[in-house]
Amino acid sequence: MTTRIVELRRGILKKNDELAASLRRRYTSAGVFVLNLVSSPGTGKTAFLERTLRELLGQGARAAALVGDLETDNDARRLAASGAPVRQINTHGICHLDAEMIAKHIEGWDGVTLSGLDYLFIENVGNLVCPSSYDLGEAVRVALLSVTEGEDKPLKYPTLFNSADAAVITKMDIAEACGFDREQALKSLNEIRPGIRIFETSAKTGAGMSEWLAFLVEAREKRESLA
Ligand SMILES: Nc1nc2c(ncn2[C@@H]2O[C@H](COP(=O)(O)OP(=O)(O)O)[C@@H](O)[C@H]2O)c(=O)[nH]1
Ligand SMILES: [Mg+2]
Repeated sequence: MTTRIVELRRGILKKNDELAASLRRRYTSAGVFVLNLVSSPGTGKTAFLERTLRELLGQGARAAALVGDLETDNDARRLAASGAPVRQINTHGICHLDAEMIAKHIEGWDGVTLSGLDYLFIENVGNLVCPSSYDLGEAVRVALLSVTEGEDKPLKYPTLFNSADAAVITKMDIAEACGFDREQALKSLNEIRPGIRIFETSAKTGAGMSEWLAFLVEAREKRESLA
């Protein structure tokens, strides 16, 4: 019985990986830089992404977002306030986004084509376990951690953090009030993913956003030059 469950799981992941690889080829040929944002619920993904979209659009970049949640279109409505095209994906009980859901929602997206975008952000379902196993074809996976969550979360959920290419610490404006141990958080992240690029941000005050935006532009240009 255990063997069959493991085999079924491997089969699902293999199918996802194949579809993700074909999505990655599509993103590359369209010239769109795709990022997958993962964290627990409430970390501040939507607030951080809304600010990111607003600032990118302000710089003249073309950016859009897909956002996953079990139910509701609350986050899509919040993100759309940035002025960017946004599409909600409701997973109806599934704890992560998969490549098939992304492929389906890229099709028939009103007024949006991949080749018309510079950046596509995917806000994953809030969960520190399931999203780590599902490649969405992204160029960069970003793990977010807020100052209220506990500095040891990277150690407790290593797969999510060690599959990430960059980490964002959110809600730095309330770090002091929460007794956030910055050194400990940086140490935990580095233990799990040595040398990972870390941004210390606040969607509320805008702290750390200019470093983050510079990283986006640079990472996208680097990718374009390799394509
Ligand atoms: N103080 C503060 N609160 C924030 C910040 N970012 C998000 N929040 C709050 O944290 C809660 C969860 O944010 P949300 O963006 O919905 O998180 P998500 O579930 O990861 O998408 C909301 O009440 C936000 O107002 C921030 O930078 N500073
Ligand atoms: Mg959200």
